[in-house]
Amino acid sequence: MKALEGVRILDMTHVQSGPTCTQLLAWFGADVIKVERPGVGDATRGQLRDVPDADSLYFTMLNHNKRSMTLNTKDEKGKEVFTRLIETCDVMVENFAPGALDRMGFSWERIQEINPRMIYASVKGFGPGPYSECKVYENVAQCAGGAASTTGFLDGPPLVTGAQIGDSGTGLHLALGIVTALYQREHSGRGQRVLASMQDGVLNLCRVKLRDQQRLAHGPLKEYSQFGEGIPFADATPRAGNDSGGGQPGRILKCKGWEQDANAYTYFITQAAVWEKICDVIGRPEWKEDPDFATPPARLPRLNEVFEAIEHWTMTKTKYEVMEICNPLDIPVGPILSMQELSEEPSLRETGTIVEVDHPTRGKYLTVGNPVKLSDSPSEVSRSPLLGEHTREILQDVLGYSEEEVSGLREAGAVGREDCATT
Ligand code: CAO
Repeated sequence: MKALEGVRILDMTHVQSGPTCTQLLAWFGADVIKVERPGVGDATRGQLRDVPDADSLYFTMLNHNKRSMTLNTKDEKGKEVFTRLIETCDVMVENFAPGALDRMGFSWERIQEINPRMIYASVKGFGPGPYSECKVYENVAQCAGGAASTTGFLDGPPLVTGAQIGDSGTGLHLALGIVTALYQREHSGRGQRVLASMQDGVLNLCRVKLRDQQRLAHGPLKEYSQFGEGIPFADATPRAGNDSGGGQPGRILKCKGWEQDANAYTYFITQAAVWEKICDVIGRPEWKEDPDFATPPARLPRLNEVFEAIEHWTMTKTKYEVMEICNPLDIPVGPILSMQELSEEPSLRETGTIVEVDHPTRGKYLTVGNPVKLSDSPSEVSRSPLLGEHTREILQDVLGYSEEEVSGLREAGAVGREDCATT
């Protein structure tokens, strides 16, 4: 039995943030019914296509373990089916532009009337307030949530990060909200509204930068390289390049081969507890006794000098050699791994973090499996559904429609003609 077995999710999500959430719930065993517009489907099916006429990797990698049905939720007959889905499901998840479901006639009040046990979960760009009506994509959230202003180098523009903290990050937050609401429903018997805004999610992940904003009021941020460089701090938390900015200073340093290989770098943390070992490894044993380097506070104004010396050593080693030498000494280091290296890493294949999936129209592809491992509820990754692949199955088996009624819905265009007929 899977952790969320018996939980049925009405999945009205599209693009990335919502689908990330429902994919996780599906991996934990929920029955996720993805409802898509007939003939159109989730826009990402056709975006960034690499194989003609096949669902894109963008779609397939975010919609595993789900069933797909097509339904025109703006059509009167479609609304009847949608109402039955709301009656039947435990959770509805959506990430449309603000107000889209209300415009269809399904406000939170109406949903509660139909099914008081329904948990209605949404991703929106912003929470209530001046921007609540805005449409938002990943990078807008990274900018509006504080990530961009604190990412990049001091002398450069704000930067977005490749980690999809706005979309996938908020999807993760929403999934936690949903399981929490399911837990509360066990006691209250009632559903509830769950909202995760992308701005809130990104800001939550940038918590340490708001910490630094407040520390600024009490003096310069000594863990930032700019302190040692004598560059004054302005009013806001600055961009800190690759500084860890935390209690254990760290940086990205060049390794052997960096001239040819864009990823021949390592992250190196000068953890206080292993400072003496670091001095020995990099050939600077005199720093162990030198009052300018022996203690963490003494080193803070000299981070450039410290990391230049360490880099002098790391440049003589590959990023893997740095790891092999430092790990046994408990010096925290990590190679900069490319997507190519990660996709070929055997240990990630063994744990199911990188998975090969077969798909009927695109063939084999790699994806990221469930990053959260439950000992009693292991996740197997099954391919994403074709558009409307399970329309008939859901209408008949879940909602109890007869063959005749299914044909009627198809004729009326409430469900996709071709999609429904293919099963
Ligand atoms: N049947 C009929 N209509 C359907 C339907 C169905 N099954 N499913 C969706 N629709 C309709 C919606 O009702 C809506 O119509 P209206 O505009 O008439 O109300 C429309 O399809 C979809 O609207 P949208 O505005 O959500 O889509 P968009 O592509 O213009 O905007 C996005 C996309 C992501 C900017 C917007 O959905 C959004 O801001 N979502 C919230 C924040 C979010 O999740 N962003 C992250 C996206 S991942 O990068």
